[in-house]
Amino acid sequence: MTVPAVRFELPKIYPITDRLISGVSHAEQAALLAAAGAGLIQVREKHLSSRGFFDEAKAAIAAAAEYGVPVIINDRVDLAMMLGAAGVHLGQEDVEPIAARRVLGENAVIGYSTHNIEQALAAIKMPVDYIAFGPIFPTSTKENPDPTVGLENLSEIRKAIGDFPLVAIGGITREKASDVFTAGADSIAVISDLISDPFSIEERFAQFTVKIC
Ligand code: 3NM
Repeated sequence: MTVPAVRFELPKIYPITDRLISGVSHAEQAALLAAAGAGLIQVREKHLSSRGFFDEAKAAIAAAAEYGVPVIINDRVDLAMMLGAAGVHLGQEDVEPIAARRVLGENAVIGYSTHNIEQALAAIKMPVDYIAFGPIFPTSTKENPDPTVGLENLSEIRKAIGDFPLVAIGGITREKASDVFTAGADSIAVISDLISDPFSIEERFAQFTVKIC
């Protein structure tokens, strides 16, 4: 039997896991997010060893797979490849997207973080499936974040990149979600306002969903 390739569709809500903020494993977050209706999950880990990240990501991929939900690995092309993840999300200081594409193949989902117009314009010429732009609002989740870009710059980026898939990130809450879509985002990537209390992931996901209808 041939396994059909995962067809990538950028969902409007793009949850990212964080062990320290949620206090639970990536797999537990992935299971809760998938059960809540997430269409795609990114596993982001900045503190574990390679082996720790590998094991956690493997368990998260398995947990999400129970619901048919693809998982993107943050930063690590090697782990994405070894674990058969749906793809990788790269930052400006990670390996070049073109190199990741060579290794992961044409079916992999590759996302790329951008923080200003120059980076965004350069990114859309690269073999990436979406770009992320941020931080839109102040965030305490990312260590050493780039300067906050705000909604006006998000609108400028939207104008500059046409209909290229655009994920907004950084400080996005249920309260602010509608404004971010109005400014031109296709999708919102969220950490703290979604997973900081694992017991309310389902409720919060539903509240985000209401904001995008
Ligand atoms: N990347 P929260 S901002 C992981 O600007 C990340 O590229 C950013 O977390 C960027 O939703 C950010 O808790 C943190 O603010 C997002």
